[in-house]
Amino acid sequence: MSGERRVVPTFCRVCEPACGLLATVQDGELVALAPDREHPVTKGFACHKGLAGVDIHRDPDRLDHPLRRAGAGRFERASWDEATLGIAGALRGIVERHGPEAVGAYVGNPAAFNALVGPAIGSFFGQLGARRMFGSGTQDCANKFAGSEAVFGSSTIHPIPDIARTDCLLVFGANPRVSHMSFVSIADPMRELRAATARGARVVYVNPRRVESVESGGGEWLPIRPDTDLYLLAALLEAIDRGPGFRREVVEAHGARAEALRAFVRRYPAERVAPVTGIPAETIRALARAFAEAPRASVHMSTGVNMGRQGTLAYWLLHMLSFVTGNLDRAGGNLLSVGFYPAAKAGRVDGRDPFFESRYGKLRRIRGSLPGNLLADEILAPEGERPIRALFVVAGNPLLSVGGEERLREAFGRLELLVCVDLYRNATGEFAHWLLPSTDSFERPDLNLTGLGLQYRPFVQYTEPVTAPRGERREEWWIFARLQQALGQKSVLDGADAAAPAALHPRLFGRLDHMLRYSGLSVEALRAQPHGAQLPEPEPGRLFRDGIQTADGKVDCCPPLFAEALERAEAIFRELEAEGAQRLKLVTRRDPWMHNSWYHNVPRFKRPGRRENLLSMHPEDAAARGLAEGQLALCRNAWGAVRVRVGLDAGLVRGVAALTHGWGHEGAPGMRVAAGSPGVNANRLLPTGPGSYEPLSNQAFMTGVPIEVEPAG
Ligand SMILES: Nc1nc2c(c(=O)[nH]1)N[C@H]1C(S)=C(S)[C@@H](COP(=O)(O)OP(=O)(O)OC[C@H]3O[C@@H](n4cnc5c(=O)[nH]c(N)nc54)[C@H](O)[C@@H]3O)O[C@H]1N2
Ligand SMILES: Nc1nc2c(c(=O)[nH]1)N[C@H]1C(S)=C(S)[C@@H](COP(=O)(O)OP(=O)(O)OC[C@H]3O[C@@H](n4cnc5c(=O)[nH]c(N)nc54)[C@H](O)[C@@H]3O)O[C@H]1N2
Ligand code: SF4
Ligand SMILES: [Mo]
Repeated sequence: MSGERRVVPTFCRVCEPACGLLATVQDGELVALAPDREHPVTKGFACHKGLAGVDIHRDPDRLDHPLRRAGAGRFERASWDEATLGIAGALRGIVERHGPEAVGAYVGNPAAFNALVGPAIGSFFGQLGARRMFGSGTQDCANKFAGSEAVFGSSTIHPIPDIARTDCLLVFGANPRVSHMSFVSIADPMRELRAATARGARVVYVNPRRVESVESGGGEWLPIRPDTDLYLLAALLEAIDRGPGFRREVVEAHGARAEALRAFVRRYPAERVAPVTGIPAETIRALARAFAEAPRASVHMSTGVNMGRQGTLAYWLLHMLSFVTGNLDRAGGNLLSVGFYPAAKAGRVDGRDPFFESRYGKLRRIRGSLPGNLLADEILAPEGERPIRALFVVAGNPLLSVGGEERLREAFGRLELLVCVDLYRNATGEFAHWLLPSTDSFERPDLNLTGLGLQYRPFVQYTEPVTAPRGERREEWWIFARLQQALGQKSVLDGADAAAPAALHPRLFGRLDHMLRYSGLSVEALRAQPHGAQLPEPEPGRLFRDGIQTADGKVDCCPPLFAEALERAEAIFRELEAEGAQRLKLVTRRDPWMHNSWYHNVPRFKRPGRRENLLSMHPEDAAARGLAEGQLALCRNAWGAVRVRVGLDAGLVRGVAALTHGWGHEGAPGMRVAAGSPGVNANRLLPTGPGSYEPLSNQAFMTGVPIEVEPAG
């Protein structure tokens, strides 16, 4: 072997656990990734997606230079100076004519796994005075932010299940086997779940589909009709209130407004809820008893419930189930994870009404973001209503990720300026005026900030860039700083050499360095522990001691902000009662061999059998429509239509169909492997515009959406 070969510890930035990786660098080039056995927490676990990071890094379709639109479907290479000056010129014109209100941004999911992006975006749009921000958070978890703000006074408090010590764990709308969990950062969750069931703990998956996690972790499946979890949760609480009762000493010491909670759940006794959820009343009561009487019980809820119509209320009742049974903040229940810095205060709200008047009626921002489902409306707004004319998309692919592809196409086609900062020329990028190539996770320094407050076994790790950026790829912070310079704004590059970004890294990590001091650490200290530093595990008692951020320091058992939503809950209940179980509904589903919209260009993820996403249907639902395995179906509703092949799945509740999102790459020639096996975009079938998101949280409605299916002619 000639040349220099190094093995560099780093960590994955694809999903929350941030699994430790060992990168092999040959002659300065990343050539292989392996799980890091010396990692103090992830201990040699990494999944096939993380390890395929090397394929993403070396993909010949990656953007390596800035590109400028040169006519329909054509892009030409530009220098960074041409790009930044060109964008700044166009932007200045738009702001002069229409004000900074005409500028918006969509920040995608991978930006959350990139410690230096947030401040860069904040500084750029802040100085510009542009506040129309959108992001993947309102497709993903915005209800959790809103729910915890209301109940605990902070969007950053999300007590995690103490799986290792629990006797009973209820998992609503998650499939850890496939997705590796969200809002609990845990490497190899199945190992932990298997260990729990092996020592006799009960793990129950409340899900309209018998998910892969059930067998592989030894859990139980509790089938439920989609978009009805709120009522199951209410019925569980109602049964507990009537049966063993709320734990009075806990509720009195740490809670407020418990009577209002009781009044709400009393509307939903098990008998009333049974026909809507599809769960027999006796099963609901038995589960309530089992949970309340378990020595230690815990809860988890994820995107399958987030994406329904009442994710905020469901998250509220999830917290309540834990709280009133005395399981919140105790061993084997749900615990506050602190990690290297207590994040609870960072998400604190002041208790004032978050709503303001808009052309859609009452509207709010959730952690700075407007509803993603209003992005198309905000661009297509009539002249007098101040449409967005310039949009920056950073690490996102809204065309395939947000509901209503047709309207988004129309909207993106109307923009005067669309700038996409991405690894790829993705489906959204096809509409761009400028495509700016960003570095990937192996080409930048980073710190695993994402899991802060969510880590099951907390650790903190700093990584140097594993390899120098290929081509002219640049870090996002640098791109925005160059744009700031071109616009005459202040920037972190002022007085520095723009051609040598790495020289600025110590300064850029200053804020994180400061936070690390809370744990007696620093970036310098972490450099000396390249496999990461383990931190104290979540500790019972911490949440009540100094976690809760409400004004009175109490858990709010029935936030007044919910008043309207509680009435709406009853209206939706009646609607569900009236429609019965016959209505076919589309739910979300994730695939082990795909990650949202961005692993589609990895050839080994597109082996035969994995080249398209299938509409999963129960065999009897398919047969009733004259459809067999592999047959092409027309799937449609009021929002749109797709022609998609059927895959039979007897593990679905009757009346439920599932389709993985992130596909539909036929319009993305810049990703050749993806475009060669495009699949269909589930989001053509999802609602968009006013009324298609939860008013409390801006969370988009993405599961439990009515559809009709028939053989494609
Ligand atoms: N129907 C339906 N729709 C869904 C969902 C669903 O379950 N059902 N799930 C939703 C969820 S949970 C999410 S999080 C969203 C995701 O929605 P988005 O965040 O909009 O989409 P992603 O597919 O994650 O695409 C991210 C883009 O970031 C790029 N990228 C990757 N790493 C980097 C980087 O380091 N820097 C830069 N600049 N770019 C990078 C990728 O190339 C890709 O083009 O989709 C949502 N959409
Ligand atoms: N392989 C893979 N892993 C991923 C991703 C990926 O795309 N692929 N995406 C990553 C991202 S961005 C995220 S946010 C996480 C998400 O992680 P999870 O939230 O665990 O996501 P899913 O595996 O889609 O699990 C959602 C489950 O909800 C169920 N469900 C649908 N509707 C309902 C409902 O109304 N009620 C109930 N109770 N359940 C319902 C579905 O059947 C599904 O099993 O995964 C991350 N990990
Ligand atoms: S589980 Fe997530 S963080 Fe771990 S290797 Fe896989 S993709 Fe990366
Ligand atoms: Mo997500």
